[in-house]
Formats: sequence, structure tokens, C-alpha cells
Amino acid sequence: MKQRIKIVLVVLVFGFTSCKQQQAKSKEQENPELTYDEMSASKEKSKEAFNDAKYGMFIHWGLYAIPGGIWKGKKMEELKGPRVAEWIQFGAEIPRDEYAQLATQFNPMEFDADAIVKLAKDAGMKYLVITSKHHDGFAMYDSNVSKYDIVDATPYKMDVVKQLYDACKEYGIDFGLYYSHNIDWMDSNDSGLSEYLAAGGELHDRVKRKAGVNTWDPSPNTFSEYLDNKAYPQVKEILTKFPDMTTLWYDYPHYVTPEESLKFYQIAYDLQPKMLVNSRVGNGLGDFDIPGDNKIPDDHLAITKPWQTVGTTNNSWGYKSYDHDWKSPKELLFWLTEIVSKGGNYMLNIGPKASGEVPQESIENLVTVGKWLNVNGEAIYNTRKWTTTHEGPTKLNMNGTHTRAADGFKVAFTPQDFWFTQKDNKIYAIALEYPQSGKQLLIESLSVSKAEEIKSVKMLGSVKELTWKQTEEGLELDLNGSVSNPNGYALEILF
Ligand code: JFZ
Repeated sequence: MKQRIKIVLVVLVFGFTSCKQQQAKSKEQENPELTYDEMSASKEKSKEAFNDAKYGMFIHWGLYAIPGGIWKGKKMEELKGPRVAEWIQFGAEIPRDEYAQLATQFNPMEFDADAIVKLAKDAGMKYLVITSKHHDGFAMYDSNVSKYDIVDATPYKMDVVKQLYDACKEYGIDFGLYYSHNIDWMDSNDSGLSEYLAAGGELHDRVKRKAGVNTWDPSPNTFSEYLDNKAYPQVKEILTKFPDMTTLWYDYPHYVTPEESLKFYQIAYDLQPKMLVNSRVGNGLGDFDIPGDNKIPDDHLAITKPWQTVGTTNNSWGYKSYDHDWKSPKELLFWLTEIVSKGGNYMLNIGPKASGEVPQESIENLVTVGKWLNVNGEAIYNTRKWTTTHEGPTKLNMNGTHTRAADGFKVAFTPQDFWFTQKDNKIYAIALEYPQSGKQLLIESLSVSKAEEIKSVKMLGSVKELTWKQTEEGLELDLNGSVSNPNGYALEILF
């Protein structure tokens, strides 16, 4: 009996102390241990804000801007791997030391953080995300974890991420960072391929191809050492140095294990609990989805998380000197409109040159879209998808960077093409072409049986009266010659 009491006492005391320790732990940690689902669910407000923002700027900038897609006379197309210019170290199998020499030439005297953030603002973009470290492993901010960074290794010696962060605060643009957590051609050995396989990772196509793996000159350390000594500390570092971020954009989870993905997610949560993490953190985690690069989902209803399409202004993320296939303002407007009508968010990339200068074509096209948004922004920002996303004859599948580059963009939209969004008691119908003068329009999705009773119809940015009638056929409409912006218009339909 005595023995039993003793045991009970020991258990009680042990239980009590461990409970106390637990409490102390919860207090000293800002965030008590939550499950992944609880962490992601706690970000509801940020997800709404993400769904409101709709349009942002992506910036791919790093040492790869110096070769601009050509290494020792060979273009990306003559090298191995993807044709996007930021992959040149992989494509030309450039040894780590030789690639690192590029840093000694990196002196972007024309870089102007204010001008870039102002461009984002003029373009109608609400946020900005820049590559803090891409697959080449070079940090564009002042890192204490690795000296392979813009301040310690270049003659320029200034932190461009910090400059952009400060400018974003000044102009009221939300800030986020891209971080290549899995692939690091300088320091991640085989990017975790062997550890992933040892842990029983699936042998899918990408793994067989060793996608992204530095096979030509891998670093001597293990992948785990890279995670512990570079990736985790650098992610903590950027989240501390830039304490007010709306997104952390990991890329790309080829060989990270579920535990590693969770750790990357957790680090982000512990330091910035409201910030959203993208799905490329890997293994099904992430607060928002990416359907694929330059890809618009066919079946947007199958996506349950908030989502974002990332797009290029030509066919490369990093500056590619000979790529002149710039998306026209009309094409960019199509991407934005199609994405937003499906409930998504569009992050459009610019790739500054090694001098820091932003290619003039992308500036002009972005600003032209911005002028359209100045008039029609109400139909885009803060809206949600409607039951119908589009009506009209033009059917387009946007299926990735490579297909867009190969097929080009030759589409002519018609005045019968309408995309829809909604907000409160309004539906917006967006058109990218005007009808010929005197021609009547018919929007079938707004017929008396398909939509509620319409109270008024107006063109955003125009005071001219429209002539309209809602019938069994649809909304019959005459614009009476109204023109609000040369690249298209939006109707506000009030119920
Ligand atoms: C990745 C990077 O490799 C690339 O350099 C760029 O940063 C881009 C934004 O992201 O590229 C990908 C990643 C995933 C797909 C395609 C390209 N995908 O899923 O189709």
C-alpha cells in the first residue's frame, strides 16, 4: 500500500512539474504549439486580404542577370534544362567558384528601389515579392549566415532587399520575399535527393530526372547540413530583418520531406504568424496555392485554397537579353481578367538587368495596364468570382511558361467576350474589345432567368448614359459610343 501511494505521488509530482514546464514554455514562446491546420486556419484575415489584393509584382534579380541567358556564346536553348535565364548555372553546368566570380562584377549603379516601387504603384499592383535568394544560392540582402551575398561579395555593397522593403513601406505596397529553400547550387549538395530517397520518397519523373540537382560540382556538405547551417538560419534571418511581410514564397519542393516542409512553415509562423506561406513550401502545406508558372487553372473550382498565378512579362523570370517576346498590355489584361474572374491573384514578374535597369518594354506595358486599372480597378480589386467566369467565343488555355513561349499569343478577343466578377450587390462585366459603333451587345449570362433584376448599368469611368434592357435573351445593351480606356472597359451592373 505504501508503495502504491509513493508511485501515485511520484506520478502526480512528475505530472505537475511537466505541466508547469509546459506552461512556462507556452508563455516564453510567442505561439504555443499549434497543429499545422490551426496555424493555417488562424490566417483567415490575411487570406481575405490576399484575395482582395489581386495583383502584385514579382522580381527575379540576381547574378544571373549578368550573363542574361548567354554563357560563353551559348544561349539557354543550347544548354540543358529550363530555358529561363536564372537557370544558367544549371544549364551550362558552371562550377561554383566560377559562377561566384560573377559577384565581383555585380555593380547595379542604375538600381533605384523607389522607381521600382513607384512602377508597381503606377501599374496598379498592391504588393511586391523579390528573390532574396534564388537557386544559385546568392543572397540579395546582407546575410550574416553566409558571406555569399550582395553586401559582402560585390563591389556594390548595398542591400537591395532592404532598399525595396523601405520603399514599399513608404509607398504603401505590401512586401514579400521569395526564398529557394530546396535548391541551392552553391551549398545544398544534391538538393536533398539522396536523403529524400533514403527516407522513402516517391520516385516520380522529376526525381528520376534529378531536376534542379547540382550534379556537376556539388558542395561537399550534406543536404541536412545545408538546412541547419544555411536555409533555416537564413529564413529566420530574413523574417527578422524584414519584420512586416505579407508573403513568404518558397520554391521549389523537389526533395524536401514532410518534416522539413513543416519546419519551414513553422519557422515562418513563429516569426510572422499573420504572413502567408505559399504551397511550394511542399508536401501539401501552404496557405495559398500556385497552379503552376504561367498557368491558369482550367478547373478553378477544384482549388480549395486561395490561389495565385505567377507570370512573366516575356518568357523568362531572370533578365534574358535576347527574349523580346513581351506580352502586350492587352495580353496582360487578359491574364489578369481571366485569373481574377476565377477568383485568383496574379503576380507578374519583372527581371531587371545587371545594371539595375528595368527593361523598358516591361515598364511601358505595366504602366499601360495600370492606366486601365485606374479606370477599371473597381471591377478587379476586392472582388470575388461569380458563378459564371466568362462568356463569349474566345477560349484560351494558358498552360505554362514553356507552352506560351512556344505557341506565342495570337488571339484577338471579340466584343462578345465578357469576364465577370462580383462585389456586394454588383456584378462587373469586363470586355477587352469595343463593339463597332451602333452595334448592340448582348450579355447572355445576365438574362432575367440567369441573374437577378438589374437596377442600373454604367460603364466605369464614363458618365455617358447607356441604353439597356434586361430580357429573356440577356442584357441587351448599347454603349452609345462610350469609351473609357482604349484597351477595354468594365460595366458595373447593380442589382
Ligand atoms: C520555379 C523556378 O525554378 C524558376 O526559376 C522561377 O523562380 C519560377 C517562379 O519558379 O520554376 C518552376 C516551378 C514550378 C513549375 C514550373 C517552374 N511548375 O510547377 O510547373
